[in-house]
Amino acid sequence: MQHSSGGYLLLAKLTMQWVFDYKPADIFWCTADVGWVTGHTYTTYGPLAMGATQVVFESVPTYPDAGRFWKMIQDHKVTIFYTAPTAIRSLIKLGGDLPKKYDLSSLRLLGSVGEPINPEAWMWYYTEVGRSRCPIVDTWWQTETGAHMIAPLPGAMPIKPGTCTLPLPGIMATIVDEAGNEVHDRNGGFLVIKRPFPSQIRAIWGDPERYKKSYFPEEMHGYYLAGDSAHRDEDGYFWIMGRIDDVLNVSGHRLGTMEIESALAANPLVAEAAVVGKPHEIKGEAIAAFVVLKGARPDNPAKAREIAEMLRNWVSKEIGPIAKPDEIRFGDNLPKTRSGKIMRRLLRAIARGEEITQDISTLENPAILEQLKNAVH
Ligand code: 7RM
Repeated sequence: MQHSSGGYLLLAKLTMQWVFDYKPADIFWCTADVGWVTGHTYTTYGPLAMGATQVVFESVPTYPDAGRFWKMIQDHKVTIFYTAPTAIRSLIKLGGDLPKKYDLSSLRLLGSVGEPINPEAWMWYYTEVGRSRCPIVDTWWQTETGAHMIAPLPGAMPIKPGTCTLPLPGIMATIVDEAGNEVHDRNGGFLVIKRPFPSQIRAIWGDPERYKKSYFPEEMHGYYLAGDSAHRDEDGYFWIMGRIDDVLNVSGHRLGTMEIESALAANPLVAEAAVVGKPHEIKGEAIAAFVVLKGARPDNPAKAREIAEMLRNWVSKEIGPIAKPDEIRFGDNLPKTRSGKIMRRLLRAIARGEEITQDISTLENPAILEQLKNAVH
């Protein structure tokens, strides 16, 4: 993916100022791997462009224990901390009460990136890490956009758990249907950006046709197609529902994977969940859920069935019977990339009982596939 130097650097720097409110006295820490675009923009170019004082970390959040992040914040007096929901959820699972043991009073601003943040994780991040005094900036953007696109200006506008709020000044984001017409209802549609912006993708290296087809398809009137589904609430705030390809169609209802995953994660037993569709003769799609419990994975079929039944009813109560998963499997983890993104296409293959023939070179934890394949359900 090709970026320009000037445009990319401009929005990298501006968002350091606007969204992270970076000031010379701050100590900034973005925990992202530098191999992820988040590491490019917010560990490298953005902080360098600001002349920022920052922490650069190359290790894992669980060494020597799941309190490592909190110890780093305490020892280095970090003021602005930026991490991903997947990291938050795994730290809740492995040491939910550890932040309490550290002095986190230097913190003044928290950030989230990489996927929609579920309310459970948001509340824990806000109260346990931010001690209910630090705003959370939920930042929606992509490799292709180079820098934040939809995110709050902290302190200047109300935030709500689960929404990245409003587009930044100059970013003409909106939501459209298949024909490129704007929609405002709760069902939502495709997230697009109507006008060019400084840090936008310039090319897919050596493949101009793929660039045009993926990002500027015919029906979109020249709008940039982000590939995400989203809807807006009564305040015009944007809620990201997941990738377009991941949205489920159950008996004619469009369901975001995020909505169901977040309902599952709201159950006290659940640490994390991933949901995919599989073909169903009557409903169009059936819902298959993969669940990581906070405690150990159930070790016998009867126990697994009992918890699965309880969780299916839980989702039915939280969202409605339409969202009730048809099957639930339990694992110790989910298949993820290094940046913590769940590889749902692999889960789709497992749910459909297909051989996994896809490229798994970016999968961080390959062993998990066998476990999930053989999981009782
Ligand atoms: C920064 C990054 C991009 C995809 C994007 C979304 C998802 C990222 C958020 C989010 C909801 C967020 N670049 N995504 N941030 N969804 N809320 N705050 O992740 O190129 O690796 O991925 O990630 O689906 O299209 S990326």
